[in-house]
Amino acid sequence: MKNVLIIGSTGQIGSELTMKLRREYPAGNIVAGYIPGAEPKGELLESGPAEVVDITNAQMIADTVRKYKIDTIYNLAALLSAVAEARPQLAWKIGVGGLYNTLEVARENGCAVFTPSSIGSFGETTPHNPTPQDTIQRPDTIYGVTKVTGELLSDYYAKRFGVDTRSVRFPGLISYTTLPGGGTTDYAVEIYYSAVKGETFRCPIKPGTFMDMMYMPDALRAAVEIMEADPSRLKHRNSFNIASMSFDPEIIYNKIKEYVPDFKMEYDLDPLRQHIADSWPDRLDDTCAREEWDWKPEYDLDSMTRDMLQNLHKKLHVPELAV
Ligand code: AKB
Repeated sequence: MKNVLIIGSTGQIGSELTMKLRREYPAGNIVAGYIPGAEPKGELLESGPAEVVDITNAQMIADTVRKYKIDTIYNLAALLSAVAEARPQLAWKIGVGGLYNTLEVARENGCAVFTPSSIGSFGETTPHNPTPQDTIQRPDTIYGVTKVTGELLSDYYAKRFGVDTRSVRFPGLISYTTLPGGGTTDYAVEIYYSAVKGETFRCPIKPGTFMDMMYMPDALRAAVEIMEADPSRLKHRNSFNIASMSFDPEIIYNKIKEYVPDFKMEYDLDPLRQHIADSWPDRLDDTCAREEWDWKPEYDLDSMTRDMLQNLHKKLHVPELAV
């Protein structure tokens, strides 16, 4: 990787991945692609080039790829699971139409492409604990349908046209930098904000609902390592299960209480998010990622919780706890 275009650079993953790539690949152009209304700000704007790149407009992608001699595209444009259910047509247009545009530009210009898949690519009929790498994928959400389609289309472009497509299935991602928007796993980020602000957390997911989660530094490392992996070792491409921790609301609440003893949580269930969460795996089996490109997470629930609380205290200007 040298010259990289990040489509969706101001979102939850993009804002941190762009900065990581600029630190780790200083010799290249790391271009922050954004849509009007979601402009990069501060460090993200000042530390490198930025261009308007609407993934639904193939010409815009092609123009930016040629202008900066892009060799790798991170396609991070998507509507998350719950919000996609409210706007299924737009979810398809961005998730599948946008991916098709990206793959065609990549085919014509010799770019590698990373497009994240998700635990949302699985459904009720998938074995849930553990969920194997190669298994049933029959999701009943539009988000899941776009993710499975994206996996298949990306594999097709690799086999048929030799486009270097690679991907991981992200769990719910937890970070203190940019909030997610409209996902089913968002509660696992919001709970930390409530704890630090001293608010009672109203949890939309019922106790006993396990989902895979991951701390953002591990997720970013996975997104870089899979693109740098030796292709001769890859038996899979789109997409690898990756995992680091799995918990339900009670487990994360009790972990936070170890550091914030007065923290309170009440349940206020969201039927849509609960339905989606019930159809998703409890725990992914990431053996193939470990074997084919040496994937290994660094954070567990305890180390993530300490880091989240420390950084949110700084971000929200709340006097620091001894965590
Ligand atoms: C969501 O909840 O929609 C996402 C995901 C797991 O893909 N965080």
